[in-house]
Amino acid sequence: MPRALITGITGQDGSYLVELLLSKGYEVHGIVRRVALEDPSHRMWRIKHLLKDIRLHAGSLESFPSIYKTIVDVKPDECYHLAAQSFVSYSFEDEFSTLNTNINGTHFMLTAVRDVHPECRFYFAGSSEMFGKVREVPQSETTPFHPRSPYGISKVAGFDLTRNYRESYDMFAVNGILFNHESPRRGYEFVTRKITFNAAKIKLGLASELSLGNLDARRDWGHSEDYVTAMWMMLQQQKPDDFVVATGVTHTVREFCDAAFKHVGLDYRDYVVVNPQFFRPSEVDVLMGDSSKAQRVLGWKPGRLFEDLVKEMVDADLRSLQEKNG
Ligand code: G4F
Repeated sequence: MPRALITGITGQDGSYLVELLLSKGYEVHGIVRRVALEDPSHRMWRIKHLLKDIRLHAGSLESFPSIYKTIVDVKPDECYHLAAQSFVSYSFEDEFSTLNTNINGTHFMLTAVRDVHPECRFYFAGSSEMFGKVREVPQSETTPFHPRSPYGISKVAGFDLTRNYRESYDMFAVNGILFNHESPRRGYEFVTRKITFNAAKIKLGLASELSLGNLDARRDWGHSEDYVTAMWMMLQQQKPDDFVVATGVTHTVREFCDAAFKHVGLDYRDYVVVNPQFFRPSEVDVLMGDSSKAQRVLGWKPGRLFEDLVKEMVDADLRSLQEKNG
């Protein structure tokens, strides 16, 4: 039975990845902060249904000893390093802890794997935020990085660390460059969930307005459940390499609003207001990925596209709000 260790196991991607790995017969371990263990109903809502089938280890990306000890205890065959401070907007408010957690956390993981169990295959969750002020459209594995946020900078550092460990220590260490990926398990602070949740609330008469920032930003939105499959595929290859994972289609935030509100029979222009509070000091204007390498080498396919994703998210929010509010 192959053994996998996941950091960020309580997050959107972590939860789908657990389901995938369990279905493939893996023994699954996760690192969680102690506070999550002490408050399982609140912090583990995405993996509540999986808790009996996995093993959790208390640890933190800020503590090298806790990471080292977990690698010693688990000796994983595969390690998926997904944990990070992943909210771009917040990274401007707290640059120092974002850089600290994201860069040191990745460095700690790589060092611990190298020193304790170097045969472990290592996945790093890189991000399309690394492309930032993009040099070309679409972006591929050869597009230069120009990050536009502390978060993006931290991901470039993690990417470089991962590649350097691969080249220096002959480790099977890969970077997934995942474009935005969403689902009904997305955190409420990200724009897609904020839109679908509020469109559902407005439809049910529970809210009357939605405040957003830049409606003109373009993103390449795919489905998290489809993207975790690409992570797993990267670790099954003969050679470690880096891959862009994207749908190849880009839409504005405004188009996301339009689709979500239309799905509940409303016109977003009657409810969405622009609030400068949600603008970022520097924005990533357009992301659109070229995943042809992942499709050719891994045999991966993007799966659900924009329209289906929006509908799935709005329907899930409508259902859960209806259940809660009778
Ligand atoms: O949903 P977002 O916060 O995602 P963002 O910044 O693109 O980052 C996400 O995708 C990355 C991959 O490219 C991940 F690495 C990262 O961890 C995260 O998952 O914002 C999307 C766009 C931005 O242009 C933002 O300015 O939506 C715009 N936006 C407009 N109004 C808003 C809002 N974003 C948020 N969160 N909230 C708003 O009210």
